[in-house]
Amino acid sequence: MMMVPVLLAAFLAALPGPASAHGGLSNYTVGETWYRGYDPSTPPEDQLNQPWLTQRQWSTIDPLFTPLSPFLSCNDPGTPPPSYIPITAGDVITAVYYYWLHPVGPMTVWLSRCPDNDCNNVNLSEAKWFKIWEAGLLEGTLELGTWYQKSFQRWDGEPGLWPVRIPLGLGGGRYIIRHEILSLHVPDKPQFYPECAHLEVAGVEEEEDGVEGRVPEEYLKVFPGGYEGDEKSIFIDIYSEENVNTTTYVIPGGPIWEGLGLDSTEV
Ligand SMILES: *[C@@H]1O[C@H](CO)[C@@H](O)[C@H](O)[C@H]1NC(C)=O
Ligand SMILES: *[C@@H]1O[C@H](CO)[C@@H](O)[C@H](O)[C@H]1NC(C)=O
Ligand SMILES: *[C@@H]1O[C@H](CO)[C@@H](O)[C@H](O)[C@H]1NC(C)=O
Ligand SMILES: [Cu+2]
Repeated sequence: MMMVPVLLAAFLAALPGPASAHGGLSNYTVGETWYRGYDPSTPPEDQLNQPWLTQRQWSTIDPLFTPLSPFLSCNDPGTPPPSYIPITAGDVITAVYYYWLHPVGPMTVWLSRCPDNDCNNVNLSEAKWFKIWEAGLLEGTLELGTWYQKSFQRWDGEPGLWPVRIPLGLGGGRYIIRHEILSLHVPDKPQFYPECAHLEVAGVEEEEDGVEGRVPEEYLKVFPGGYEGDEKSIFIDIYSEENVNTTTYVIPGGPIWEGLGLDSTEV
């Protein structure tokens, strides 16, 4: 067992039962501005219509256990928020987690352009997502090596911070941003933790064919469905004899769209 600092240990002890290991995305920051996220531990009626809310509703810190979940896009139930986070293409948005405790598996960030510039009426099973950021195994073996998910954990009571740059060259308009943590610490039993927020992006002038003309078709995925063919990376036993010396991991969901300028993985 790892030593847990007193403050965090007290926090964990206060959480109910076995759910204590789960979690989700609590807040977003852009520059110095904080955007409070949805909090599944307080009543929905105190949050859903509040003008400060920019994140879609997630009703529990529990994960989704299958890539075929109808809630894979934006968690359960994914109810849209009233407001948007303003951001300029090329700027960094940071996702804040209180707290992240799982160490193994990939992390990805996706965007979906909202039809008619309205993210409230998006059919999430038809939304087309493109990946803008990813990180998986940084060094070592699947079981004993360091994943980004592990390096992002904090054990000093501070929240985990996950900064990602919105690609330069993205068309201006409204988007849903989707952060997904996939945890693989239980053999052949993946845990998906997706959370979504609404963005108002100041970007380049939109062309007639919009972002889908700019982002090639091969990058666009729908969830569920987008992980077809990635089963080997999702249903995996990192502790198996077969994987004892494995030092590579293929992140599901295909390549990232890097935009037209800065590499969005460099923040
Ligand atoms: C961050 O999220 C937590 C949990 O939802 C909330 O209590 C807190 O007010 C948020 N912090 C800020 C600065 O918005
Ligand atoms: C959303 O899209 C799915 C898949 O195309 C479709 O089956 C469903 O009827 C749509 N829902 C609504 C409310 O339009
Ligand atoms: C893993 O590597 C060790 C050390 O090189 C070797 O002895 C062992 O046979 C390898 N196991 C597998 C399954 O490849
Ligand atoms: Cu968990």
